[in-house]
Amino acid sequence: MDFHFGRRSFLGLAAGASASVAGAALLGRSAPMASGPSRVRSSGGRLEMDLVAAETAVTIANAPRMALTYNGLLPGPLLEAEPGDAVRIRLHNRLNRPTNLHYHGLHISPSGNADNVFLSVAPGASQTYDFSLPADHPAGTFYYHPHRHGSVADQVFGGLGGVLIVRGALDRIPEVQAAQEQVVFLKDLPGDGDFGSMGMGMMLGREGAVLTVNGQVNPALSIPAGGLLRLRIVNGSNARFWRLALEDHPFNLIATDGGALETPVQLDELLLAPGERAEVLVRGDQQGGRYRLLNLPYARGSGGMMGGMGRSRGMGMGMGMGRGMGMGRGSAQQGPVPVATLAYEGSVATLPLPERLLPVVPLPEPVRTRRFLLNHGMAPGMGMVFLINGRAYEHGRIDTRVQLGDTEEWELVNDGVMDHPFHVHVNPFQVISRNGTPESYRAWKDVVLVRAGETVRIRTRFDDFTGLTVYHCHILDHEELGMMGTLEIAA
Ligand SMILES: [Cu+2]
Repeated sequence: MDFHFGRRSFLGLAAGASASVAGAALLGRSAPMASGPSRVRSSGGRLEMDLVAAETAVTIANAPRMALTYNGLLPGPLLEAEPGDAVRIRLHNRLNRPTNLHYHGLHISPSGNADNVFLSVAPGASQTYDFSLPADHPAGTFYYHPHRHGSVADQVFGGLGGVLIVRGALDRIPEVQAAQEQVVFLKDLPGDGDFGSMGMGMMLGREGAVLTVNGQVNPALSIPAGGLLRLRIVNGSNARFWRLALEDHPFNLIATDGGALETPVQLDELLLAPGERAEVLVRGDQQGGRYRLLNLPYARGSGGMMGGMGRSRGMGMGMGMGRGMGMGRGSAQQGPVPVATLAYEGSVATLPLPERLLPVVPLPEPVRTRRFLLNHGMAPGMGMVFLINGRAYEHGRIDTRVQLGDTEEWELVNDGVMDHPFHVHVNPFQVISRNGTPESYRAWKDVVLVRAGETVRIRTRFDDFTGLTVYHCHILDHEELGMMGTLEIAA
């Protein structure tokens, strides 16, 4: 597999920038060559801007390197909109491969020049995206990133991605409104040694050695004593799962991918697969000091033992892959790694946690249940392919046809040996059960982790928009290697 985006310069300038994950004490600040503001808010009901995708120089952990950026920024500019806003984004492709944009998690049209992942913007070309957020669009933390099949994993791994906030009812809950807000965009960037085994790396899902939060290695975050800190956390990685814990401070989960929960849920750690988001409140109830935000190791079924044939069966594409194929890349992290440091700064009158957030209305009984079998196998001449219901993605083939307005239940069965975070575009879903055990709280999601051997049931309703879109594994290397299907929502 070729690395198509200026591999030579990337490698040349990346020297010395890697391995900064080990030296987490380095308080690196990215100082990219920005060509625009780092934050763009809608005004008067409009959000209008230019996004330039290009390979640019950035500084990470005091070392220069090349990365793929939007407007020279890593992450890309923070976009903020409100329900009902008209959004117009002009994307300019200065990469040497085609790209496009996906507005991950937004409930908007998948057609025309809205959230249309079948658009392809050639190198040197531009594309204007135009859409309106529905007036009842939920507030939440969303994520824009490239989605051009064939280059999405390389481009996300190389650095592209940014956060899009929709402000609404959740932001008007008094305790939430009073909280200090902080975006936490998680991305691991390739280090020096991360280009070597592209083939195997892609099968496992490539992880980079440089762990960044908002484009920085171990940045400082602050919390006022007595106050609340609201973290809007986005996993913008190609394949890395982030398993976060904050020393002496539990997370109070208030929102998942698609917006608010009904009540906060206290968690000691938070696992986010690629594409997943979470909003948490942290209470500033300690006696000052500094606390490390840690990324804990997570084995997603890709590393470890040698030998062993796969567990996959009956896939019709030959043998499955055993855990033995793993080279450890997927679980290379051995112990906790500090990824940010929280310090107390100032104080405010003690703020309580909110007791109630927003209703999460259960979906009605489904009119149909479908089954999606996630697995992988070897295809002649192609090597390893990743499959949904025995088929690798094929452009132009419609895999699933649904009816606008219908509620369906989808049974996601992972029959393989690697975890797969399953993502659906356009409409969020609720997780009903995991291996038969009902979910303990209702939440809106658009990515759900289906671990090796698990069966997860989700329920969704195809509201408001017709057209063609996709569902896929959000380990983007797996998506590239076939784990995606085309969904038609018919009128
Ligand atoms: Cu996958």
